[in-house]
Amino acid sequence: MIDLYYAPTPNGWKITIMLEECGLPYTIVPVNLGAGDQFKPEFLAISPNNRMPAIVDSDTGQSVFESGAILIYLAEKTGQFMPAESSERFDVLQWLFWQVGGLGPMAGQLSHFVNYAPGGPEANEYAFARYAGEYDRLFSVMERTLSDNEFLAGDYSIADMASWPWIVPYKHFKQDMTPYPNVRRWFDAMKNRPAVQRGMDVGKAARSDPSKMTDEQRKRMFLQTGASVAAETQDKAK
Ligand SMILES: N[C@@H](CCC(=O)N[C@@H](CS)C(=O)NCC(=O)O)C(=O)O
Repeated sequence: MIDLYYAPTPNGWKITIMLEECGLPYTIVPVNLGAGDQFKPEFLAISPNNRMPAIVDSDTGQSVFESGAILIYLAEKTGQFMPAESSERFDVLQWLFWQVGGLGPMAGQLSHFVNYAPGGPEANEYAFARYAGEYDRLFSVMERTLSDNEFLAGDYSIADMASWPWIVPYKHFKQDMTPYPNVRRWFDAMKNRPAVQRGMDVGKAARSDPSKMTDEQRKRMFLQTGASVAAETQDKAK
């Protein structure tokens, strides 16, 4: 049984999609980010970067943090969505690392300036242009591979599951998909997969509305330092 430490965000969806695709039994352990659950000492013991998702596999006792590592763990555990053969395995791994090192962080920063930064994109023109430009460039990278391949690494894989959640908010991020017809085809194919739909629905009711965030929650989430995390953790230990 897999315990998934989870909040309903793009990084969380990667794992619920994979668990649904594999048909693995799992239990959700909710991580309320606004309330600071990510600073609890027992959470940091399995996820030292104070970020979700993380898993604990009670079959093996193994805990894993970082969404890319979790996807690889689950692919190896089930023998699904990442070929064992070396060349095809690296086709998947390179696109997975492209997501966790590029698309994820760039889209995450874009999301920050669209959803949370004081004054929004208008008051943060340079930051918005920087991350919106990178997001668009990454669409063009996907377009090139998807014009030759049905999925990012050839066959459907954990690389697609990692990438799709960060494409979902493209309209909200003011990204035009028209120049990228193969990204559109792939996006629609992903959207129509029942397991993807089930994965995205997990914990839907707990999705937070950025406009309703309190100042305290903003500070906790977006002005973290080493010292602030240590103080939050000490507070949660009481
Ligand atoms: N590189 C990490 C990123 C995970 C991440 O950024 N998670 C966010 C939610 S989407 C989080 O837990 N934030 C808590 C915080 O900022 O304190 C991964 O891919 O797992």
